[in-house]
Amino acid sequence: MTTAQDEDLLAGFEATLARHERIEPRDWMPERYRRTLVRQIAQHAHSEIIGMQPEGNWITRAPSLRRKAILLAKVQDEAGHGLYLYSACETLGTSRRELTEMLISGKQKYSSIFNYPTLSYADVGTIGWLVDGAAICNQVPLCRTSYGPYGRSMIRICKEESFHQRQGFELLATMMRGSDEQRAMVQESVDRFWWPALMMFGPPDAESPNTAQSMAWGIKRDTNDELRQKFVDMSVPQARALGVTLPDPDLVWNQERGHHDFAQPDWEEFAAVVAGGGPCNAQRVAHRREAHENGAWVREAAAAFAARQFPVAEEPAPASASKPPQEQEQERES
Ligand code: FAQ
Repeated sequence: MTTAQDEDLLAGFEATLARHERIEPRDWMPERYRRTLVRQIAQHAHSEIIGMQPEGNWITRAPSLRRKAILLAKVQDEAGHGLYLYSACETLGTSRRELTEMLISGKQKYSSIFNYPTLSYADVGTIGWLVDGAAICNQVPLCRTSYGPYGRSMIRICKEESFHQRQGFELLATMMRGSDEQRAMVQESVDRFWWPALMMFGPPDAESPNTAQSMAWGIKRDTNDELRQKFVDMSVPQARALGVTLPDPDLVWNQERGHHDFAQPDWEEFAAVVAGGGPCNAQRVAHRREAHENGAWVREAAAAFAARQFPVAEEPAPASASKPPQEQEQERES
């Protein structure tokens, strides 16, 4: 391909972004744009799948049939989110099998938050309130991300995450109306999850290697620090309504800025957790690997079934198969 052609393609790609239109799977895109999307969408998908584990831990011990049914449904929703996101990633040419391999071999990341343990049942409510709350803050702007399949998958995911956030808040509000022991459980849980929830937005902008380019490409719509601020501002009145204290003595309303001032989480702890040294990293990945290995027979059976239903024809492929996708589509339509 000539350099002039490359320049035309790049100009077309940039013009699409400038018009705030979507890039779609068959459109030309720079290789770095594709790689960045695969990295971010895969990390997001893995987070949804690994994120089933901390709450799944409480399904058998939920205190009532109603709470068990709610929790089961929520954890199942997270599996669905993972699947939409893996599908979005597949449109970029990376298969789900490859993505799973990269997760269980530790080559791809997932959100740091899921490397913390769920020590009490109140953690189910706190995860709904704070973790799904942070996820919504981060993900609502992603509905407008520049890559079509990612943005469209985020729309349904955000609707479900909003519902999850409300169920977490409702659970905590119910416990706060209960006994002193229940109120103490909620406070202890919020104390443990507040700082890791702030870390979910990623490192401070000044230390984020990807934000500037991802903003320029319209993959990210807000920076890590902007979203963290939005989350803090949103959480303070909710904490007040619940009657819990956020564990940050520096948290105050700043009239001049029109935002809350707050302390930074421990970024050394964040780096250690992302590097694999969090309290549950090894357990989370080992559990996922085991589930994947135990599911091998299902994948083999599904492949054997598919081969029986749709035997691969020995006959030569139709001539149109070698034509570009647009022409194949026109032939099908005519
Ligand atoms: N954990 O340059 P940046 C959920 C990595 S879903 C681990 O700022 P970027 C639903 C980052 O990958 C939660 N690693 O990176 C749920 C990069 O590493 P690399 C997941 C992190 O991509 C609820 C390096 O640090 N949500 O919760 C983290 O521009 C309840 C430098 O960082 C998403 O994934 C972290 N927290 O911005 C499920 C949303 N932060 O790859 C179950 C989509 C950063 O260069 C129960 N993702 N890193 O080696 C995003 O918006 C972005 O990817 C950010 C990071 C904002 C997370």
